[in-house]
Amino acid sequence: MQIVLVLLAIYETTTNALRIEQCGARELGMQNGDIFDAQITASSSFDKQSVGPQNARLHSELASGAWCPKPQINSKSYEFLQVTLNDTFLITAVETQGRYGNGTGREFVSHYMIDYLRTGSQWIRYKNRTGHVLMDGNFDTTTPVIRTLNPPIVASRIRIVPASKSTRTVCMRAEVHGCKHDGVIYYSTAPDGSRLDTLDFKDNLFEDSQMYTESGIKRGLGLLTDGFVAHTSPFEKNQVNDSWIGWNRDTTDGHINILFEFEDVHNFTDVVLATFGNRIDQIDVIFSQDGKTFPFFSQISSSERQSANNTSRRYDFRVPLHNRAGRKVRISIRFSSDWMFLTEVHFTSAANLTLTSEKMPTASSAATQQIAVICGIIFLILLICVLYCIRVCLKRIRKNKSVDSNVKKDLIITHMGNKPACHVFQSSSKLSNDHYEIANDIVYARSQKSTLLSVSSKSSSSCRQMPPTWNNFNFPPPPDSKEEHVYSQPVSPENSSNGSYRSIRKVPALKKYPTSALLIGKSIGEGKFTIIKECIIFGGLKCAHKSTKEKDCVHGTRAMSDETACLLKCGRHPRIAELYGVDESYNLLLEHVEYGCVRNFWLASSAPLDTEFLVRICKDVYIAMAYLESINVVHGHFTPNNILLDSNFHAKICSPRGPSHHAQLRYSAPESIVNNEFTHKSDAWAVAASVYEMAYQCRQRPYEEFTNELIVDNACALLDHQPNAIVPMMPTVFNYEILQLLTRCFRVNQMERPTFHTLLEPFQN
Ligand SMILES: *[C@@H]1O[C@H](CO)[C@@H](O)[C@H](O)[C@H]1NC(C)=O
Ligand SMILES: *[C@@H]1O[C@H](CO)[C@@H](O)[C@H](O)[C@H]1NC(C)=O
Ligand SMILES: *[C@@H]1O[C@H](CO)[C@@H](O)[C@H](O)[C@H]1NC(C)=O
Ligand SMILES: *[C@@H]1O[C@H](CO)[C@@H](O)[C@H](O)[C@H]1NC(C)=O
Ligand SMILES: *[C@@H]1O[C@H](CO)[C@@H](O)[C@H](O)[C@H]1NC(C)=O
Ligand SMILES: *[C@@H]1O[C@H](CO)[C@@H](O)[C@H](O)[C@H]1NC(C)=O
Ligand SMILES: *[C@@H]1O[C@H](CO)[C@@H](O)[C@H](O)[C@H]1NC(C)=O
Ligand SMILES: CC(=O)N[C@H]1CO[C@H](CO)[C@@H](O)[C@@H]1O
Repeated sequence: MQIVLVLLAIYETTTNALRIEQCGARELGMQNGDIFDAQITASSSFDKQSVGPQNARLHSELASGAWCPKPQINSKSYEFLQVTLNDTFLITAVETQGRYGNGTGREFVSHYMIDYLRTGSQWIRYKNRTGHVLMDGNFDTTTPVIRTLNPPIVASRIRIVPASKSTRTVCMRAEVHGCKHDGVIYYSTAPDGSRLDTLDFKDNLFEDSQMYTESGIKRGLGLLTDGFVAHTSPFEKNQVNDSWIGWNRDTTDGHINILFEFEDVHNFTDVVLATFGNRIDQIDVIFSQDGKTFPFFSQISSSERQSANNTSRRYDFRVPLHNRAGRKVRISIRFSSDWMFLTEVHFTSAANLTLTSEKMPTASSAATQQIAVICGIIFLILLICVLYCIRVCLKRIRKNKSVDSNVKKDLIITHMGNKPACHVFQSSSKLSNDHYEIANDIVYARSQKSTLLSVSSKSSSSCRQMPPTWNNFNFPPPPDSKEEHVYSQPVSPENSSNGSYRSIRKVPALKKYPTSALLIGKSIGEGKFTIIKECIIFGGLKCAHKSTKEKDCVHGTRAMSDETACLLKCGRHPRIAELYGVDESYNLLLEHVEYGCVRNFWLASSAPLDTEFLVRICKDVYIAMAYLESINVVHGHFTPNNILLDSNFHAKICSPRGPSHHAQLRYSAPESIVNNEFTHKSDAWAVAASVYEMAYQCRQRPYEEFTNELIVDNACALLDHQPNAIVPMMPTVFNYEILQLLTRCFRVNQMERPTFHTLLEPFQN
């Protein structure tokens, strides 16, 4: 799934592969008997036995050779032959023939109309693309005439209604052509397309369904599902077909909603919007399984890549839908160009692509082909990935050698699971020389000389310098195993640490409590290298006691000393969990924050928490981060775990550690993952990724469907500006201004990300 997801952005040209022409239209069974007699009925028959509807099978000479209605037909009559299909079909053509009857027949239908019906609808009178209601029928008793329906009809019942201006006797045989329809059965657009002066971009093909949504919007099918993808500009003069719906920004406020309804619940793979030269700012897709509620956490958001700036081009906007299930799908589009055009919207649902093969032989070959194509592409991409990795690695090797031959090799080649993956990490020695000093600069900007002390005896004896490995990254487990691990994380967790360890730093001003003054209670949380316990400092001050796990003293001690340094630099701030001091073993005594980690709080809440709450949490977080930014402290490993909720339901952040050598992979900026760069700008990414998770009610993590390997690959691809690289898409819970800022946090170029100061501004209003 993940792999396909990455791919989808690449192969645009197969958009039409699933289009209506490919549905493999076939005769639905008037001739061959797939349609039973009971499914063929009529308004009346001249004689049930000899010319009843059961005789209306094309190319057959049954009884008297056709169906003939009882009365003669004139301009006022309504007689029909009705075919009741088992299911909803896409009917692409109707074929008719007169009555031959071994040479005795003289009757045929020269014109007819078509009425149809599908689940939930009334009878709808068919009108073709050029607005004709009257179809041309036969001109003799023998020749079958096939009328291609443009647009095709989505129906489960169809009536062929003979028509004649002058009174005449008619008889008819018929066949319907089509294929199983699995797609949209109704859609409604709010607002409707725009008409300005001579420019009419309304949905003029919309069927006359006489159906409306609760809010009075027409429901039915039209241009967006007619199977015709226009390739010419909407503004082209000789536009014979109504091919485009257009929305004008001034009349629509640049915001449109389209609701798509399906007959069953589908698992959607993706949706393709065939558009023309628009600047689409944001697309949100939200799903409803019961048809009534649209649970917020089902929402998928997507914004346009920067490349699509060509305003005179038709292109497909593809949104991967991550196999979300739904019976109704609402798509909200925000655009900032003058016009927004759509010619077609096409959904793909994976589950049913394979299922259809049982019922519909014609579709199976298409499905197989598709799978083959996808497999082929996957293989190709894997190959490219491997080649790319090898190239990068070689490049790094060369570069590294030329820079400093004394430094240990600058990369680690890793095997993850059974997939080889080659990634570049900086070696411990190089890192500790480069980054550690930078760390010191930032953390100890003012008191560099005096405050660095070295070494607690306990640590120095047992801790050796080790190169970083995959273990140095804190991997939230891949999606499969997440139930057990991810969401059961600790209250004030420290999940990460790092390899290279050089010295323990301690600031003299740090308050030190004798162990005898502490009452240490039960464990309230556990990180990868640390344990947090309840603690009461003698005299009644409740706190959180954080110590390293025995076997992880290297990482834990480094992490804790970094944290100590950062917190000392921070001083007291209402939105940052306070450091009270340390005990004799330099374990940390931290502020005890009432409700612990915001994620646990969110997950424990049975009802979705409202946007107001989210905004408030974000505001608190950005206040804290703007403060850190102002005093030059890099947090370094921000995740939702670092957001704690106090008794007033305000947030405090915890555990700033500075630019250290470890990563919370899923939340880290690409430069942090690949190059170990940790700055305020990489913090901006990490905080935005955490906001993303909260905006999804903590039920969808960033890159939810990506394995760790894919996240690293994706980070490489992002830094390499590859078009298939993916960034998290912020859902539209926030207002436009905030959304724009948060979206900018996921820019690859750090300089384009906003500062925390800028980010905080809109939250303060
Ligand atoms: C329609 O349904 C009947 C039973 O309800 C079944 O026997 C028949 O094969 C179905 N016809 C088609 C075309 O699927
Ligand atoms: C036409 O001929 C066939 C075979 O001879 C016969 O079964 C059928 O009843 C005839 N139909 C009519 C309308 O006479
Ligand atoms: C609509 O139907 C009329 C009458 O059958 C036909 O002449 C015309 O070509 C049809 N238009 C399209 C687009 O199929
Ligand atoms: C109009 O529609 C028909 C049938 O779909 C197509 O063959 C034709 O090329 C279209 N014309 C234009 C100008 O798009
Ligand atoms: C959708 O997918 C889920 C798991 O991927 C599966 O359990 C469910 O049955 C699927 N539903 C449909 C309607 O295909
Ligand atoms: C897109 O085009 C507009 C106007 O032609 C230009 O101002 C803008 O910078 C372009 N954006 C990109 C990303 O190329
Ligand atoms: C925009 O797209 C059209 C059609 O694909 C192409 O002919 C034109 O060269 C493109 N313009 C730019 C600036 O890319
Ligand atoms: C046409 C088809 O196979 N539709 C199926 C889509 O998936 C749902 C759930 O698996 C089935 O109930 C439909 O029959």
